[in-house]
Amino acid sequence: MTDGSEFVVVANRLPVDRVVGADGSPSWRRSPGGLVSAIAPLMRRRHGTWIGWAGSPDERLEPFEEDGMRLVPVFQSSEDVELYYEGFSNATLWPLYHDVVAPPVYDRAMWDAYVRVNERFAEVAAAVAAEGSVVWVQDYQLQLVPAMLRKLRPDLRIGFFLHIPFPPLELFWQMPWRRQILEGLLGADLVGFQLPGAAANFVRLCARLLGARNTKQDVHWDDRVVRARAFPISVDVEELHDLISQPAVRERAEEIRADLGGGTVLLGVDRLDYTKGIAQRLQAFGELLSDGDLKPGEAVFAQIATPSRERVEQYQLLRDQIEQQVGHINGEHSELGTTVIHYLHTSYDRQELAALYLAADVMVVTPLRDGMNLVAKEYVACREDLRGALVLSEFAGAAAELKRGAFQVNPYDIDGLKEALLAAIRSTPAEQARRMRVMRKRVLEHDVDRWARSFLDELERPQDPLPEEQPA
Ligand code: GDG
Repeated sequence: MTDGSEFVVVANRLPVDRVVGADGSPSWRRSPGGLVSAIAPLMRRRHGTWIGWAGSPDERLEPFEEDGMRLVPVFQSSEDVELYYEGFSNATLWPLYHDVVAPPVYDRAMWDAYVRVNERFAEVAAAVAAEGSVVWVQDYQLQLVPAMLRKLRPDLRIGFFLHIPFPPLELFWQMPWRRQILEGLLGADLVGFQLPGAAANFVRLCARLLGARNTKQDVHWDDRVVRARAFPISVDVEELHDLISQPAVRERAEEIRADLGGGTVLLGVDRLDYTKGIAQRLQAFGELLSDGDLKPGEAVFAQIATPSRERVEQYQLLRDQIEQQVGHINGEHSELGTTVIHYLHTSYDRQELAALYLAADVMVVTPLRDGMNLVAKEYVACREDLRGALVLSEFAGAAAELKRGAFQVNPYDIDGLKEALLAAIRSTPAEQARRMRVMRKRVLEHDVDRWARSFLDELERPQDPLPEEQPA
């Protein structure tokens, strides 16, 4: 086993997408996004391996090298995708962990698939990791992997990071397989969360549900100490700087502004997901027009809604609801040549996204619950000119770091949301610069590299001994 990998990342998806060239030949391209760019240099330095699904069901692929990384595909059948991925991951865990903003589906066949697929990932990781190496498991799709892997390979140092919120005890208690999930996570040496509150929820649950003792954020379990800590994720500041420095991106930003008619540009960029509060922000904007606080042409809303989880029922319902709402508001307020909401159900490349950030006067980020929200941080990272305003939900993890500079809102409070939108639209350049400076300081000092390094430093720190039990 000594010729295995010293550093292994396990995630639902591999960090590459398949692209088909003009001649029809397939190849791989690194997926966009901060997680991959933060981890890729570490992988190269440490002879790393990334384990994940390649994205096409029923296809068996051999391990391959790409971009200096060794990639090991994990098989998923169409049934696995339906029950483990669309089912238990995205119709059960996703809504439960996001404050039950949609009803979670509890289905035994989905749970069985979740166990089966987690087992498969654990087996692959056990086979490729070198003796005593570090394995970093990512996110809610793979919460059983830490314990399964520890059973197969007790020599490994195992870390787990949850990208989404971890719910309070009162909600988690609904989960029929609550004990198995907690025990799965406790297979790790370090369980990372976005916020300290999530780590505290986890520790409290371990005590209440499993009777596990703890000292502060350390859970004593199975003769080991499992550390629960917060590591707020961030963005690749350097990548964004390079993007906005391209003349083509700057020209494109000007072009977008001109195409949108010259009014104040409000922007939303989200996966089309019911946690993102898209309906609430559009309602607030529509009411500002109805009330006469905004005139058509004076402000325009561009909402990018990236297609997401299109086979999950709640997402189909959401799409219909949002499209009806956009149609209604546009029908009511648009004039010939002056559309009030530009709704784009599509995904863009990073250049276009950066140009949109530069074109936006007001970035509107109003999730009902969000682990972090990278869009908010990307906007801040792109605004080197200190212009623009961020309207940010209190329920985004990012609010903990950006609240002093953002226009903070409770997205359930439509009147509050309207006031915040107006305040952001009317903010002066001096106020924008003051607010942006505070937010930029935080994002620039805490980028995604720092996030990855601090997680791995903590994971590789020598293990604490189990404290002596105090007599009762
Ligand atoms: C989960 C958690 C947590 C969006 N549209 C396009 C596109 N994007 C990119 C954004 C951003 C990313 O996708 C979205 O990240 P978020 O953090 O906003 O939201 P989730 O997808 O829900 O992410 C979240 C995150 O994990 C990391 O831990 O912050 O709380 O829910 O980077 O720019 N990228 C491209 N085209 C698009 O159309 N290329």
